[in-house]
Formats: sequence, structure tokens, C-alpha cells
Amino acid sequence: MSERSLPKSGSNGLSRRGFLGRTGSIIGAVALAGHITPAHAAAPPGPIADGARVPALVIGTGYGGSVAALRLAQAGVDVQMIEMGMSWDTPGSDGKIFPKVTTPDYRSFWLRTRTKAPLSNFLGFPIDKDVPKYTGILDAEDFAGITVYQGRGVGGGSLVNGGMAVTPKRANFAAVLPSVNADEMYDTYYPRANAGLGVGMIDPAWFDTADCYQFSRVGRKHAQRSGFAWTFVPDVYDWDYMKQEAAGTATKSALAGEILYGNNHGKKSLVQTYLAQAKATGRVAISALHKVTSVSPAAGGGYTVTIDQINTTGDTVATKTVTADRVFFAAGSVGTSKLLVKLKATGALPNLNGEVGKGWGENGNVMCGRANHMWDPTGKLQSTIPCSGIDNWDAGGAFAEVAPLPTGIETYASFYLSITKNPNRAEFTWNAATGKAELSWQTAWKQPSISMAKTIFDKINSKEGTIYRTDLFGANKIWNDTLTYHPLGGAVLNKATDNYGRLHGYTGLYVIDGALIPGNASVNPFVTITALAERNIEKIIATDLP
Ligand code: FAE
Repeated sequence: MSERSLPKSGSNGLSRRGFLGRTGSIIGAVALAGHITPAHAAAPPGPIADGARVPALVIGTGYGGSVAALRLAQAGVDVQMIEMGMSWDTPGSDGKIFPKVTTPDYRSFWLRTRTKAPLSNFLGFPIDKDVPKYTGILDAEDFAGITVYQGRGVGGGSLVNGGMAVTPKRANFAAVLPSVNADEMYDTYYPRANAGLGVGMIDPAWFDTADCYQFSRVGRKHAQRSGFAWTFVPDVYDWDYMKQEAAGTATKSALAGEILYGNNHGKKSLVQTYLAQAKATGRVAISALHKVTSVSPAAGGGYTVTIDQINTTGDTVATKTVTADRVFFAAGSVGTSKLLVKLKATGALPNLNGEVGKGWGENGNVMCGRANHMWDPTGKLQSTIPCSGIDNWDAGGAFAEVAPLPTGIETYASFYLSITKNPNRAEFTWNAATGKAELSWQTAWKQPSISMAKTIFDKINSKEGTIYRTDLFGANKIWNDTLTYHPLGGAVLNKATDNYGRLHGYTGLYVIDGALIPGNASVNPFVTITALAERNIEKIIATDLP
């Protein structure tokens, strides 16, 4: 790389020597604080010390953050990752780290006193219940017109998601990331992401006989009888492990109703993949239960980062100020967008451009259930890991995941999460009076999603002589149109940032998560988030770092 490519100007331009001089400082600062001894020791270093100076600070430990940390560390840069959630490595009183979907407890929700399950009702009865307030794993974050579900903890969304690892069809890619070279993505970065995440496909022969996928086979039958394309969908779950669960030779996880509040076995979350590799470099430290509240230019170059250390009821127990030469925003679409609009509006980062906060979408998510005939049972044992989808994207704008209802009883229900081509986009803004970021999304903006999902399910219902379930999301409610699992956008690539995620207005500040994707990925998004992060960090390391 050339000297010319290094940033030089402005109060935050870093000299090559300054940057090199600071690598190693995280480990040094931590060692001084007495948490570990030698640099790059195998034991995980403790939390970041107040006053530390670090070469690279990553906000968040989800997909974008984990890719950034691993690749920076491999390039010889020490990385400090700051994560507001817990590290989820200690069993609770039941001996397990994560509770089942059917028995939520204090570990399940982020600082709520009552659960807010995506499926709020069953047979018409509400299923939510009171729980102690705790820094639990799933955040149901309420905005005026939508609830955004997100993972909280080391590993981000990978802790709670279904692991569906879908590369968009190449023909749809130009609409997903218009400024990105598709050849590079499909030749290099999607394969790299799939390998890094450990993506695999269910064995089709096993699928055809496994009791736990009867619900998917019913989904296939109904889709195909109505003339829709039905397809297997890859996942990061260890399929061999699931076979052992079914055979009774391994402790059950997917087959024991574990998913939304974490999997104790089987699923390859980022903790088992990118983060394990990152930690093995000895250059990555993670501070859990630490929340970044501010980033602003530091007098001597780099950025002052303010961090609240919190306890498990969410109270701040310490506030730390550290200096970072470079800061990577990887707090997820919502977390990154909220931080950036606040920092721009409050004058911490006034030079951020007017695109910050804009271009936010919910990936067109909408849920529904269908009531099958008594001769079409979906099975009382259902794997929590979806493995198939119905593709009507080109004709109707919808891709529907055939989802499980792992209740443990026969429900005669088929359940679906549809991803649709909803064109509506919302904006985050800072409300100075309340001191909170707001999102302009309105519930009525889901109507296009409902119409697109209906192109599939109206036809199937008509063909099968069946009806929609009305007992899953509240009284007589067919569509769950008040949530998303897939927040995207808010700091869109090539708008709020340059074409590689460098924030306009500041040298050394980067966005590297789902906030870069303009509201819709056409499929489940984490493979695209990972692949884009791989692409961007490679460029950043090659051109911005010494
Ligand atoms: P993300 O993974 O959300 O990580 C951001 C991290 O930053 C989190 O750990 C936060 O706690 C942390 N954070 C936020 N603010 C701060 C702050 N101020 N200071 C410190 N830390 C902070 O971001 N996608 C798929 O592709 N397939 C699926 O099957 C799938 N199923 C899903 C099921 C559920 C229930 C949910 C909630 C999501 C699902 N997703 C799925 C979406 C996927 O998990 C999501 O797109 C990615 O996790 C987003 O990755 P990011 O790196 O953008």
C-alpha cells in the first residue's frame, strides 16, 4: 500500500508512526489494570480501563463487528470490542446458559419486566408473562410504529436468530447494494462469508424422513401444489448434530425448543466462528456490559469514546473515557443509527452528513399462520431451525420462510415469516426534548408487505380450502405487522459513508454493520452483512492502515 493512501489531514488524521506506536496499547492498558499479565496471553483480557488509548475500537459484537475485529487483528492491530450485552458464558441456576422458547425467564428479554414474544397469543390466549428486569438476550425495542427485535450480548443477533444463511439471488443484488461490484461479492466475499460463518445445508434425504421437519414438508406440499418455487435454505446450525439430537445420542437444542433466547448446543453463533478466531489471535479484547454513549474528536488526534459500564439491571456502575485512533460503528442498524443521529445533533460529530439516520427499512418482514385440515398435521416435534422457503419474489415480491411453531403439541398450523419488497423507508431523528432517537416508521407502512405475502398465502388457502389463523397475534389478527427481525439501513453505504463504509466528515470513523444496507436484502440479511463487512474491511486495511 502506498504512503499516499494513508489519511493525513485534519485533527483526526493519524500518522503511520502514531498508529503503530499505539498498537499493543489495549493489552498494555489491561495488563496495567491487573487483569492479565503478558501481552497476547491466551486468557481473555478483562474489560477496558478508564483512560485507555486503543488503536481500534469496535462498537458491538454482531456480524459487522466480528468481521472487523478478526481481520484487523490478523493485520496486526489490537482491537477493543465494546458490547452492551452480556457474554453469555455462565449457566443459570438450571445449569443451562439459555432458556427454551416455551419457558422464558429473566435471561430472555433485555431490561423488560414482561416478556414480549413475537407470537403473543396461542389459541386466542396471551402467552406473555412477568419476568425480573435483567440484561437478557433478546431486545424487543419499541418505536412508535414498530417493535424491532435484536440480539443483545457478545455475538449480537447471532445469539438469537434462526441461523438462516441466505445469499441473495444474483439478479436481485443490484437492488440490494447498488454501488457494490456484484462480481467481487459473488466471486470473493459471499464465499468468504459463508466459509467464515460455517454455513451448511440440510441433508435432503434426512429431511424427507425426519419427524421434526414434517412442518416443512407440509409447507413444501402446499407451496408446490399452488405452483410456487419451494427451496431449501442453508443454515449455520450443525446439521450432523441435529441428526444426533433426533437419534437421541446428543443433548437436544433445536429439538428441545431452543432458539429465540439462545441455543445451548448445535448452532454456530459468532461466538463459535468469527469471534473464536478473533480471540485466538490474542489481539482482541471484549468488554461486555459496556455501552458506548459518545464518540467525538480528541484534542490530540483520534476519538474520545465515552462508555457506560452497566450491571445486570441496566444501571450505570462506572463511566469510562477512552481514546481510540479508529472507531468502527457495528452496533447494528438501530444501534449505529441511534448513536450517529445523536452525535450529529448534539454537536459531538457535527460534520456527519444529512444522510445519517436515513434509508431505514424492516426488510419487509411480516408473519402469518394458516390453519391446516386435521389430515395435514404439522407435527408436535418441530425443529426450531427453519430449513426451507417459498420463493415468489419475482412475481409477487415475497420470499416466505416456512417457520416452526415449536410448542410441543400438534397445532395443525403452518407458520411463515415473509420477507417482502416493501418500498417504504423510515428515518431516525434525535429528539432533544426527550433525549432519545425516534424512528418515523408507521404501522400502516406494512400494508405493501401484507399484499405481497398474500400473493402466496391467498393462493395456497384457496387451493387447499384452508384459512388464516387468527389466534396467534392477538384477537382476530391475521398478520403480525408490528415487528421486524431484520432492521437494515440508517447509515447507508455510499450515502452517509463512502463506498467502503468510511463516514463522511471524519477520518477514522467507519460503519460496518447492517446500517449500511438500504432497508432490504431480498432474503434474510446476515450473510450479506458479513460479506459486505469482509469487502469493506479488506479495503480499509489495505488503504487506511499502516
Ligand atoms: P447485530 O448482530 O445486531 O450486533 C450489534 C451489537 O451491538 C449487539 O450485540 C448490540 O448489543 C451491540 N450494541 C448496540 N448498541 C451498542 C452500544 N451503544 N454500545 C455497545 N454495544 C452496542 O448487528 N438474519 C438472518 O440472516 N437469518 C436468520 O435466520 C435471522 N433470524 C433472526 C431471528 C431473530 C429473532 C432476530 C432478532 C434476528 C434475526 N436475523 C436473521 C437478523 C440478524 O440477526 C441481523 O440482521 C444481524 O444480527 C445484524 O447484524 P449486525 O452486525 O448489523
